[in-house]
Amino acid sequence: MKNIFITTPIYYVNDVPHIGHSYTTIIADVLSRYQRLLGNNVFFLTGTDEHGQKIEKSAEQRGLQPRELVDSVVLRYKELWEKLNISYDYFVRTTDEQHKRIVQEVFQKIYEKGYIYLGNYEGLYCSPCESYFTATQAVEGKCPDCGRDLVLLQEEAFFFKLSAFQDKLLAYIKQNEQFVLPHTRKNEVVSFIEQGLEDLCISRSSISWGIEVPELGIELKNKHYIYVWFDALLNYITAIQYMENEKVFQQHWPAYVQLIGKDILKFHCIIWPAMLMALDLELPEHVFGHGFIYQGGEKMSKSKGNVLDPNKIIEEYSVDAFRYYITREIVFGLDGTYSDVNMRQRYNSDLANDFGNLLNRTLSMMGRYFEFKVGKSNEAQLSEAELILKKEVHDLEIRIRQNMQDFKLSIVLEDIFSVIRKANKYIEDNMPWKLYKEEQIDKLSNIMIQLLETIKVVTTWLSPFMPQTAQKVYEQLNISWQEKNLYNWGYFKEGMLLNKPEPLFPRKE
Ligand code: ME8
Repeated sequence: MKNIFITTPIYYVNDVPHIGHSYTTIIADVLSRYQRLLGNNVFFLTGTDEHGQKIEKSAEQRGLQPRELVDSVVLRYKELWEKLNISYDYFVRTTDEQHKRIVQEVFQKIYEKGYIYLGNYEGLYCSPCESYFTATQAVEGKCPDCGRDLVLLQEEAFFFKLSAFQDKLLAYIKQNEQFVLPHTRKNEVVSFIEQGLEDLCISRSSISWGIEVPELGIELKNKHYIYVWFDALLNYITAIQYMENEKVFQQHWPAYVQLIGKDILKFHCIIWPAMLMALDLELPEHVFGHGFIYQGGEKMSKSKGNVLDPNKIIEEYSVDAFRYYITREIVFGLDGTYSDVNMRQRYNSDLANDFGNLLNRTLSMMGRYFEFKVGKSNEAQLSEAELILKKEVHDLEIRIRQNMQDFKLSIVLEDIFSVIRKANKYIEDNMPWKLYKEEQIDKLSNIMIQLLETIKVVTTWLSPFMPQTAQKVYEQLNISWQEKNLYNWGYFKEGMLLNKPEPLFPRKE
């Protein structure tokens, strides 16, 4: 049994969750459920990023205190995760006392190690907006937000010595081929580092909605708050009690995979690893930067009014159909789109026709020919053509294990559905109704058992992707969810009773 630690980004609570947030979280859930299925000890972490200017501003615009805003939006996340059947083990909020305390402890530790120092930040400052902008962000020397004049300001601030890790990081990424995934993103990170890393300003005096820089025993002109990204990235170790509970921390760290969208690649593949190196901690095994979901070829944005609400899709098609679409239709790692036409097609052809129908017709025949009672099995009597499914199912496991390890989720589903279609063809090829008419009951029973075993195994492999559906299938097959090793062949014994079929995915016209 291995310890497997899986993380998602922690999402900003300046607005309600949309399809993009559910994308990463569903993938993390699929990977977690898959690892649990193999018998591993999983710790699945998700949560929310609640500090910083973005949240402060958003609250102000709504006439709320930041605390009121974050407390209400965090509920929307938790509700959605419940609806989507997200089996997280811990939900971290950066406003948690534990998180805040440990972030301060870590800040102090890195300071003592000499990788944080007090310096001067120089930038273009907009005083009404209380924000700094870089020369490229400024629009003709004016504030990109309010259009007013920017002034060159200097203030004391803390810096993280990112530059000190440039060579070490580059060497690490080049030597560890599997660290930044997929490989195209690795190249992106490498070329960015090769351009040279500058030290990073990690404190702000212009905001107050954040974690205060701890008492370091030095005299400061201003009150300083920790930069929101420095605070947020540490969630991955504060949640597992770094510096406070060595046993828990050692059990989980280093993470197996940290899932992120391609938008936050530099934070996770440059800043975060450098922070870990500053703490003498190991780096995660994989950081996977997946692609973005677009709608109609466009980036989703509030102003365009094309932000997809997962709640609507779930209402129309069911939670599992949504989970299936997201993992099957979009190649993990690449960008993809959500389209209702494709969704409907996947739903009707893959889920209703192929999978739903396989279960339905198998159980109907079991009712008609055997009154739902499993008959005798004698594989020695089966010809090669009749044994073909067993071989397919056996080979499937080998491919699934490899592809899951490589995070090729859509290929896993493609493979599973290929076996499902073969099982449907198996029915047509072997014509159980003909055997029944000819009273070849032993042969018929054998063939039905091949089908039942196949359904049980494919359902088990599908369970990380579609947990509710798997449960429904198990109920119809009269199998307890708690049974172990359901992905193995050889469960059904003579005399076992099955239940009546009920449609899994009623067709959508
Ligand atoms: O960046 N397609 O939070 P965030 C796919 N708080 N995934 C998408 C997506 C889309 N269209 N839109 C968003 C933050 N995502 C920080 C993270 S971590 C220490 C701090 C997903 O609320 C994707 O995972 O903006 C992306 O990385 C994340 O949401 C950004 O969420």
